[in-house]
Amino acid sequence: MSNLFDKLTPEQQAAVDSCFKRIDIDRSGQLTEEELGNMLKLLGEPSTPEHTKRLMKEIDTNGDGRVSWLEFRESMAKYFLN
Ligand SMILES: [Ca+2]
Repeated sequence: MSNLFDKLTPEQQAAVDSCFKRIDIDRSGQLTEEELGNMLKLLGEPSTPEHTKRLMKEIDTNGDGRVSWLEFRESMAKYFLN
C-alpha cells in the first residue's frame, strides 16, 4: 500500500485527521455515503446523491461501501500533494 499520508507535513496530517473526526458523526471510524454527503455540504460543494456516489467510489478503494480512516487519509493526501 502506498503511504502518501506520510509525505504530508504534520500540520496537514492534523488537518486531515480533524476533518475525518468532524465528519464521522457516529464515531464508527468509517464514513458512510450519508456522512460523505455532509462533508460535501460543509465544503460548499454540490451534495447530490450522484455526486456523493462518485466521490465514494473514488475514495473507497477496497469497495466495501464505507470510507475507512486509512482510505480517507490516502485520498486526502493525494489531494494535498497534487
Ligand atoms: Ca472502504
